[in-house]
Amino acid sequence: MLPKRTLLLGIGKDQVIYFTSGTDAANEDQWKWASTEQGIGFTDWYPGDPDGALGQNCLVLWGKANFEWIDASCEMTYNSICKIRIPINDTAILG
Ligand SMILES: [Ca+2]
Repeated sequence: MLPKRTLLLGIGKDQVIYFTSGTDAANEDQWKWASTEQGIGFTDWYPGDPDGALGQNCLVLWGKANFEWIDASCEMTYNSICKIRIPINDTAILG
């Protein structure tokens, strides 16, 4: 199994920033996954980040920094990464 970062590098850096569900909008510097309401255990912040305080409450993966994490404004328009379950034996999905 390839590491997640390796898989992201395969997407290409022309789309260089990806939103995740990570956010500290509810409580500054208390980062959690909005999708699960769980605190973020593992971190991979770009050195110096998070640095945006109240103006940057969304966790994004920054392609130019090898997809390390930075905080960014949630008002920006970036691509998103979503976690979906794909049934491996479902031939209708796999074609
Ligand atoms: Ca913040």
